[in-house]
Amino acid sequence: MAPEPPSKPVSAVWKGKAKATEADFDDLNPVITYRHLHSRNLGVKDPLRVVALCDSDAFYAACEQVRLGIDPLLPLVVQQWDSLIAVNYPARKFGITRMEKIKEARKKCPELVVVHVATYREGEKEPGYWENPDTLTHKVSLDHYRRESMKIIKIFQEGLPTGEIEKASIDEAFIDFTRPVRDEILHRYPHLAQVPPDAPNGADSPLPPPPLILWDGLGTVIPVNPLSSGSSTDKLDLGTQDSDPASGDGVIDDDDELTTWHDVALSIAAELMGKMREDIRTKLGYTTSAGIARNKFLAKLTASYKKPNNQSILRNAAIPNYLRPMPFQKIRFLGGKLGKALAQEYDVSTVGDLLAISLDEMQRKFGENSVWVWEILRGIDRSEVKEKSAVNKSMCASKNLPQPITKASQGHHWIRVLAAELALRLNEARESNSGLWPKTIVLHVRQGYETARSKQAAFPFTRQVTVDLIASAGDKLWKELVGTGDARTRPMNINNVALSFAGVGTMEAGQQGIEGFFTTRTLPDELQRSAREGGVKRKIDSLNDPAEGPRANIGIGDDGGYSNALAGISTSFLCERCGKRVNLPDSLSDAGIGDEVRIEALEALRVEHDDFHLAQQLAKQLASNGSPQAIRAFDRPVQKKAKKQRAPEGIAKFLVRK
Ligand code: DCP
Ligand code: MG
Repeated sequence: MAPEPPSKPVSAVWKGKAKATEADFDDLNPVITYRHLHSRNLGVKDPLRVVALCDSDAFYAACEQVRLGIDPLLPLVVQQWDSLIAVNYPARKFGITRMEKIKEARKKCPELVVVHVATYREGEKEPGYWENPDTLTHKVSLDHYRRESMKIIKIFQEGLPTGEIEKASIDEAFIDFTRPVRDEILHRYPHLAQVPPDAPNGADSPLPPPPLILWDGLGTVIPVNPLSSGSSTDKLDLGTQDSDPASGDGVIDDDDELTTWHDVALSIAAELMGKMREDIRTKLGYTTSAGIARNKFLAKLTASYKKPNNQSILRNAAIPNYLRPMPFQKIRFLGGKLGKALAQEYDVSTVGDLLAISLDEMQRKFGENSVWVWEILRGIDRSEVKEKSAVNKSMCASKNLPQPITKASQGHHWIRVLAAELALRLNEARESNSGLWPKTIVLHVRQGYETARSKQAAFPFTRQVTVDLIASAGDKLWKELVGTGDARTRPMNINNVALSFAGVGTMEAGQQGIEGFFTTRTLPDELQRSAREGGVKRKIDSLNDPAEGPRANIGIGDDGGYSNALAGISTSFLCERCGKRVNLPDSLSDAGIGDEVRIEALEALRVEHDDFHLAQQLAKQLASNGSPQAIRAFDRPVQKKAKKQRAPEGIAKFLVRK
C-alpha cells in the first residue's frame, strides 16, 4: 500500500510543551508515522494517545440498591441527615435532584425508596444502618462506597495490566489506554511493525491509510457535524438502565474519508472499555458511563455526553463542533471566578466566542499562564494520567459538629467514634497488606472558621489495631491539645474534630522484631516496573511533590553521600547515622537503567533506610517508657511550614480557593 503523503511537514506535528498557536485546531489530524507507532514512550505528545474517564452512575444509590438487592428500576435515594446525597436515574425521572430535602423528594415520589447512609455511633466497632441516626451523636461512614469503589478499580487494573489507572474520585477513574491500544494495533495490523523498505522518509514516513472502522456496538460516537447527523438530541436522552453497556448509537458520520489511525486507536479503546464496563456490571452490578477521547479534559467532558450506562467517543474531527457551542463556564476550572471574569471581560458565553481572543490578548489580561485556558478551549490538555500509590499514605476520619464542643470532656465521645472509623479502615487495608503501619496519629481541631490546630504523636506498632488503642492515643492528644477544658480560662467552640493516621507504610510480613521490618524490603513494584520500562519522569516529580510529605533532598552529592556523583548517578549511598553503604539491588544497578530511575530508586531506598532507623528508635522508646512520644523527637527531616504566601498574580488570582 502506498503511504499517504504528509499533509504538512512531520516536524510541525511535534508541539511538545510549546505554546498553542492560532492554527491549533490543526493538530486534530497530525501525521502519524511509523516512528510514532513504534515509540514506547511518547507520553502526552503521542498522536495516538487515548484516555478514558469512567464514572459510576448514581454511585452511592447504586451501592445501596445492590447491597439491599432492590430492583434497579425502582426510584431510590441516599439520605444524609435530612438531605439527599445520591439519586438514582429512575428517581431523577420524578424530577428529584441532589439539591433537595428528603421531604420534598417524597412529595414528588411517594413510593421513593430512601436509604440513610451508614453511620458510626459510639461504642460500635462498625458503622451500621441504624434507625434514626442523628448528626448530634453519629458520624457518616462512606466505608462501603470506598470498598465498592476499590473493587471497580481492581477490575480496571486486572482488565488492563499495561494501562495506567488514576482514581479521580470515589466513583471515577481516568484510564490511559495508549499503551495497550498501541500493542493491539501492532497485533491486529502486523504489517505496521516494520517500516517498508521503500518508505520515502524511513521511520518518519506516514502510516498507510487506516482500515474502515465499524463503530457499531462500540458506543455513542459524537458526530463531526451534529446538525447534519441529527443526533445532538442524544444529550437530552437520559435513557433507562437496561441498555447494553457496550452498545450505543454507532452513529455513522458523513465523513468516513476523515478516518485516521487515531480513530482506530479510539475504537480499540472503546472495545476494551466496553468489556471492562460489562465486567463491572455483571460482577458487581454497577452501571457506568465512560468518555473516550485524546486527553483527560476531553474524556471527562465526553463521559457526560450520554448517561447512564453508556460510553461516548469523541473523535478528533468532532472536537471543534463539540466544544464551540459549549458554555465555557460549564468547563471545570472555568466555572468559578476565572470563568466569570472571562464572561464579563468579553461579554460572551460559549467556547466558540472565546476562540476569537488572541493568545497575546488573553495573556495580557490574565497573565502568562492563561495559555492553558487558551489550550483547553482548543481541546488541548497535556496532563498525565497518574497512577496513585496502592497504599494510602494517610487515613482521616473527620466530623463537622453541628453543635460545637464547649467542654473538653465532650471530646471523648467523638474521639471514640473517629477511632472506630480509623480502626476499621486500617484493619481492612491490613487484610490485603498485613504489614501496614501508620507512623503517626494526628488530632486536628477547628474552632470557628479560622483557627485550626493539630497535635501528633508516633503510633506504636501492634499486630492488633483496636478502637481502644486508637481512642486512647487520641484522648492523650486531646488532653495535650485542648487541655482539661476549664472554660473560664480557655473558651472553647470546636466545630470540627478529625483524627488521622499519617505515614502509612508497609512492612514485610513474617519478619521478627520491629527493626527487621525495613531492612530487606524490596523496592516497590511500581519502581521496578518503571526501571524495566526505561524510566518515567513523572515519578521523579511525584517524589518531589511537597504534598507527599517530608522527603529527603535527592540532589546529587547531598548529605546522604551519593557516591561517585561526578561520574554519573551512583548505585549506593552512605548513611550518616550508621556509616553503612546501602546498595541498590543488581536489577537497578544495570548500566541500561536511566539516571532518573536510578535517582528515584536511590531516594526510595534512602527513605526506606531512614524508616529503619526510625523504627529502631521507636522500638527503644517503647521498651523504655511504653508510650509514644511526639514525633518531633525523631530526627527525620520534617517539612517546614509553607513559605509565606505571596499575593497571587495573573491567572492565579482567579483560581485561589477562599
Ligand atoms: N456525592 C456527594 N455529594 C456531592 C456529590 C457527590 O455525597 N455533592 C457522592 C454521591 C455520589 C458520588 O459522590 O453518588 C459520586 O458523585 P457523582 O457526581 O459521580 O454523582 P453520581 O454518581 O451520584 O451520579 P452520576 O450518575 O451523575 O455520576
Ligand atoms: Mg457518578
